[in-house]
Amino acid sequence: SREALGPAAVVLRGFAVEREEALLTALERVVVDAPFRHMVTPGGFRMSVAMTNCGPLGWVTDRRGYRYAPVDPETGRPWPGMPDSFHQLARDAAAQAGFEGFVPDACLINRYEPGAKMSLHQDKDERSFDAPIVSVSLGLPAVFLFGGENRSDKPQRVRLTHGDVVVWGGASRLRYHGVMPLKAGLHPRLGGHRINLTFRRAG
Ligand code: MD3
Ligand code: FE
Repeated sequence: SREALGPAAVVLRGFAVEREEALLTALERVVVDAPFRHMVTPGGFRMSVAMTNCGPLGWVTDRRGYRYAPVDPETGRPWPGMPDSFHQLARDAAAQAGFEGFVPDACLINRYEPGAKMSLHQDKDERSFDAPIVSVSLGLPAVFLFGGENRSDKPQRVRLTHGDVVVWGGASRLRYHGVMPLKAGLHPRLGGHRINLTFRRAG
């Protein structure tokens, strides 16, 4: 099913479910090369969400700031390649939402454990905001906060469950968003975690 969250923000409920085995097998290979780690914000706080990346560019944060980098600072090697199953899912979901020809060059992989959250923020480290962002939720459910153009705008709460895919573009691209602290639980395939794949055109 297809639900509009706002102008150019579409939830494709369960879109990734039939591809979960391919996605999770590919994910296992990515994290062997580029393990999950807790990055530090420019202000010196350890992020509660563990992260890694695949594709030509990876999103990183440290005391120097937020940026996209071609090399994993932990290993000194390029990020693992973007698996075909990831790339195709992002392309197909974007097309379904009306964004034909989406070619991501960055996939940020977020892993939430119980209590982990993401405070309200905008995604604005990308070179251009013309391309949409595709976000894939796997594992435990989470409450996603979808705010407005100002941090003070009251966010809508959207529950995202295993296999849900959200496509954000156009007028929604710079809206504030975040994730409420994850509630503990047990997902049959992912155990006590939530994984989010965020596909972007960054460079
Ligand atoms: C809404 N991750 O990594 S992606 C992030 O569930 C991030 O881990 C969230 O926000 C997560 O930066 C959700 C969903 C998302 C991404 C970009 C957006 C929502 C957006 C841009 C504009 C509006
Ligand atoms: Fe974000």
